[in-house]
Amino acid sequence: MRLLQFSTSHYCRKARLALGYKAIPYQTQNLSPGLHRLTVQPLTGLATLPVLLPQSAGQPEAIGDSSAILRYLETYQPNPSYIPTSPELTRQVWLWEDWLDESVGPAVRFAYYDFRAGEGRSLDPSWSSQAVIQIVRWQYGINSAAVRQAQARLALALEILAPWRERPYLFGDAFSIADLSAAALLSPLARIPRYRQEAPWLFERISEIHRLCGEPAPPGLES
Ligand SMILES: N[C@@H](CCC(=O)N[C@@H](CS)C(=O)NCC(=O)O)C(=O)O
Repeated sequence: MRLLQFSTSHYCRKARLALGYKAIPYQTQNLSPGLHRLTVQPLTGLATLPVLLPQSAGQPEAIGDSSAILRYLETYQPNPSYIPTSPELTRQVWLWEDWLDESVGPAVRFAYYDFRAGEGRSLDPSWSSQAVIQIVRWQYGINSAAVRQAQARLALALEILAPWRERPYLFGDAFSIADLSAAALLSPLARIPRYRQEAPWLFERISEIHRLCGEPAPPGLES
């Protein structure tokens, strides 16, 4: 399989964690932001990465969107599963996956790029890096009012993720797409000192899940 990605995207990390958990061999192909649309839109009709290319007979040519990739991989290789056996828990983990994808992932993006442009500028003050950060801020409309909303959303998310303080998995006693999605989509917060101080348990779980999935730890959590 081939994964079309931006190497730094937290949604692409989510797809890599899923492939790693299921021990499916794959190669990554990094695309350039902006130009990626020329490759991606004809394949999926979407403008976003990740996109998975199964590259085998009888399989779809391309799957766009990390949620669709998670669904596809569960049917392609059911074991080990990241979907609970109980129908009630299955509904719950898909609901969490959708919340993490649609609400928490964008909020993390806002908090992260705001940090990188201000207090965290020293992580890479180069002209080229700061130019990319400014383009992303413009593309997504990241301004101070939107950042405040994102921070409030993240404060609530940390309360909702409370089960992780006490136990390794968010639902039941098994790893699920709720854990996987939270580990990937919250991982950029590892760079922001305020979140490291407020929620050390969050980063322990993110590190554990990266080890479980055989994926290198995200920036800020490397040992
Ligand atoms: N819901 C989508 C979101 C993916 C997404 O937002 N990807 C960003 C990178 S983090 C992207 O490709 N942005 C490029 C663009 O919008 O042109 C998913 O789960 O795959």
